[in-house]
Amino acid sequence: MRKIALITGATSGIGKATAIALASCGHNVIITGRRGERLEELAEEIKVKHKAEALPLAFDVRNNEEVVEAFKSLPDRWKSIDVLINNAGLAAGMDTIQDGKLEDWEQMIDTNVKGLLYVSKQVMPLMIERGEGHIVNISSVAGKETYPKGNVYCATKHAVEAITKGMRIDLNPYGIKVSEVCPGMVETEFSVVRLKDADANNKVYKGLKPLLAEDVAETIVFIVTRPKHVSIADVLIFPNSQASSTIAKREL
Ligand code: NDP
Ligand code: 8X3
Repeated sequence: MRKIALITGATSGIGKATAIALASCGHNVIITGRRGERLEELAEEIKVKHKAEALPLAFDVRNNEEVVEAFKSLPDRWKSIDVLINNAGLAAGMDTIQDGKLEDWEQMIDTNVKGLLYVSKQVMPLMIERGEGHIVNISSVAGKETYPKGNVYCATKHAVEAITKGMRIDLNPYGIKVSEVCPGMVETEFSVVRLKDADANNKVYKGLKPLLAEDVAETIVFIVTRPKHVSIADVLIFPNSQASSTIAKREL
């Protein structure tokens, strides 16, 4: 029987690649994000190309009422979620702390931290009841290091790391696995969103080969397909040219 995976932030980048990868390896997928049209297109692609079922569910993770309503609307057969990928997230702006904008801070904290908690709150009770499940939180190298002008984004990803550890401890009695994936540079819409610059990727990844979203998705598939007794706690994944959040070899 196919498992059910819910992926937040599936309209783009790592979440989209993960939805496709999980659909290709025995999962039916609930795909979420704010951009409903993209979700509909992806659901169609998954059904046709990957022969899996895909249910689009559009909501904003920052709005708990929307999150609750979205989960209430799930048909019964989709409610028993086996795998939750908490991926929706963003960096907004890249300023020194003294120049940071309040609305950017709020967007990052509300999405990366509170949104992850709101979604998890809906999924954990049924996992606990069934005595199984797997939650994978997408943090970042920014959850392990703080870099110049990374301040609040790094804080949100450090929070994801702490929440992941807390979840692993509290959910341990119920047989639920909790993992964290911490990528370095991945070429997605991340930098375009962060810098509000359509050409951002040509600048941020200049002279190096960043990770592809599919590289991270493959790692997630590996993590969620281990045998029942194996729990991968934490994976830090860089492109080969990157050594830390601030050190990268570029051929310019
Ligand atoms: P993208 O911008 O390509 O994708 C971000 C996804 O998050 C989109 O699907 C977007 O959907 C969703 N999202 C953002 N805000 C909300 C919201 N309020 N409600 C619901 N969904 C939301 O970036 P990535 O794929 O790179 O990012 C995915 C995750 O990976 C993030 O958590 C990011 O911090 C992390 N990460 C990224 C790295 C990188 O270098 N790219 C490195 C390390 C970690 P929509 O806009 O449709 O709502
Ligand atoms: C995204 C990677 O290095 O821009 O989390 O923070 S980084």
